[in-house]
This record gives sequence, C-alpha cells and structure tokens, in this order.
Amino acid sequence: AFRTKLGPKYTPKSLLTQVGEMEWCVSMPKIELHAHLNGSIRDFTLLDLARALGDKGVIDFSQVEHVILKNDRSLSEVFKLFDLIHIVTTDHSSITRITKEVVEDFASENVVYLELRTTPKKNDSLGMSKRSYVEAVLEGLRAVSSVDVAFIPYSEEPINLSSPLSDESDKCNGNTRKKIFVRLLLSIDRRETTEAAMETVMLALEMRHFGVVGIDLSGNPAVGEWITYLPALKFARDQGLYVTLHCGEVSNSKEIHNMLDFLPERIGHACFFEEEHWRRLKSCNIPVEICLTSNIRTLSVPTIDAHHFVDLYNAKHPLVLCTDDSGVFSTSLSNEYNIAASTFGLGQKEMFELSKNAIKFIFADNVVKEDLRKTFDSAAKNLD
Ligand code: 6MZ
Repeated sequence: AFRTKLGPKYTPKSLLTQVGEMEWCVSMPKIELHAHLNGSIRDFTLLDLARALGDKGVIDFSQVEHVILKNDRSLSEVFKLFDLIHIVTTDHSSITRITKEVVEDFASENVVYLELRTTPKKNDSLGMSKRSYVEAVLEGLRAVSSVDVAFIPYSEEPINLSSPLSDESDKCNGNTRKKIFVRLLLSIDRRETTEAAMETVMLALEMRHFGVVGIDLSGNPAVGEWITYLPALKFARDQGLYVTLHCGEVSNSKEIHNMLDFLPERIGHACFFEEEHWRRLKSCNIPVEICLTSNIRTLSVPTIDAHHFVDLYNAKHPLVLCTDDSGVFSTSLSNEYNIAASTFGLGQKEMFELSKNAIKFIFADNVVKEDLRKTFDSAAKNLD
C-alpha cells in the first residue's frame, strides 16, 4: 500500500521497487537551486584533503576523521563541521578540485541546471582574496571534462564561437554527452560585517560575465542581525542581482518578517514559520527551496511526514526540491525526489512536473529557460 498524503487528486506512484523508483529519479532531468559548494564535497575528497594536511602536521587527522565520519548532527554541530571543512578545503587548488567534482556529480545524476552557491573567503596566509577564491571556482568549472558545462551567459559569448551547448557538442565519439548549465550565487556569511557583505556584492557584479547571477545570505542562523546585511542586499538588488535568503531556519519571527518585507526572489528552508509568516509568504508567492534531508538531519522539522512541503505543495505554492549540502548530509537530488515520492505519495508525473516547474524560479535568462524547457519536453517523450 502507498500513502497518499497529498489527498485524493494525486495519483499514487506506480508499483515499482524502491530501486526502480530511485533509478527513475536519477534518469529524470532535474534542477538544483540550493547547493552550497563546500557542503557538497565528496566524503572521499574531504578525507583525502584532511589526510594531506595531517601528513604536513597542520591538523591531527585521527581527530578530524572522527568528526567527518560522524553522521547525525544538530544544526549548531553542522556549523562546527563547516569550520573544520573550511580549514581543510580553503586553498585555491582544493576549491578548484571540489568545484569540478561537485559539478560532475550533479551532472552524473542528470541535473541539467545547477545554481551553485559559495561564500568567497579571504585568507592572507594563503594569498587568497575573495576574488581569487571565486577565480578558483571558475577554474573548477573550466576543468570539468566529463560533461559540457555552460556557465558563461549567452549574451556575453563571442558571436562566432559555438556555444558549449550547441548541437555539435551533443555528440562525442558517437555518444551523447551530458550537458549542464551552471550559474553561481555568492553567499554572504551571517558572521560578516556590512563592509564584508558589500565586498561580496561588488565582486558578484564584477563577475557577472562569468555566470554569477545572485547573492545568498547563509551561515549560522543563530548569529548576526538582519540590519547588518540589509545595505548590501539592497545594493545587490538595485544593481540587478537576484537575492535568495536562508529564512526561518530557527525561530525568529521578527527576522522572518523583515526578510519577507525585502521580497527576495526566493527563500530557503522556511522551517520555523508561524501562521502569519505563511500567510505573507503565500500572498507574495515567493518560491521556497525545500531541503528535506537537511531539515530532518538538523532536527529543523519534527518528522518528515510533518514537513511543510505538504502544505505548500497542496497550496500550489512555488517550490523546488534541493539538496543543501549533499556531502554533509549524504544525499543527492535524485534521493530528495525519491524521498518526496515515497513519503508524500508523489507519482512520476507529479515528480516530473515538480522538477520542470523549477525552470520558472531559476536566476538565468530566458534563453536558458527555453533551452531547459526543450530538454524537459524531449525527456518527457523518453521517460514514459
Ligand atoms: C545555513 C548553510 C547551511 O559557502 O563554504 N551553509 N547556511 N544553513 C545551512 N543549512 C544546514 N549549509 C551550508 O559552503 C558552506 C557554507 O554554506 C553555508 C554555511 O555558511 C557554510 O559554512 P561554502 O561553499
């Protein structure tokens, strides 16, 4: 028997085995809009980088290994883990490697559009500036060879060069190559000052030619004040950058209201919303990035059955399933769809529509949206 939590109008999924269903979720084209670069790192790579630093005597690998391999973490423990991850990952070559691998991993599960977010970091001892950090990320995008990566906006490309996503590039030695659009969001960490946040926005503006499309506000939600980031976020908006905010990750009614007043183009999480917040969110139709596994693992929602996905989905509120930190939470976008299918009784048709619908909420231009619509339409023919 299957559970149909979403009411009678939704057809239950077909009687496939769990494995079959997962395969189907992998094969379906998908759009990832909430993925933190350093949270999406492969376990193997994290251990590999930690071991190398251990060998150099910079860290005590046995202690670090224990923390990395620990599975269940509260939200505050997750941020302690990020501090550790950053010690291990934040040099130029590691950032390039992680970016390359993260894009390859998403592409290999048929993510066709990825908005990757990362916090530009400054580290004087490594000669790293926020700008050189982002350049290392771009280097990682260029280094991907297993799939075609399109990250330069069409309008910025020289007319006489064929786009990486042109028909010709679809074939390689007779095989169809996977292709993925990548756009970048630069994150402001809630620990940062107004000046540091402003520096990130300025950098995003300078890097627009390389596919930086917006700004994210993230970091430990127990830290910092909305008023600190507001000037930088306003400036970003005035300059035409898109803004997405981590909103309602902890109970903070005043901040949630302030964030909704700002009318961001999207928000992430919305776990600790109260009735009045839901009413306002729905009335202004702000799309929500839903991260099921992350919310469960950080104990931000009591149980998966009680997740606000159900209410938003039933209300036809704009939403998109995302991974948040696929490495830290050992998940994938296909897994998130599979969880939604098995928990909320979504059939394949509903999952496909949910996935395709995310095209509307991406921060890329209409040319990309049109290309994605074609990709989904041709996949629909093959997936039946
Ligand atoms: C808030 C999060 C997050 O930027 O170093 N980050 N911020 N809530 C979450 N939910 C669990 N998961 C990740 O990637 C890691 C950084 O992303 C933010 C945190 O600031 C974390 O340090 P980057 O690539």
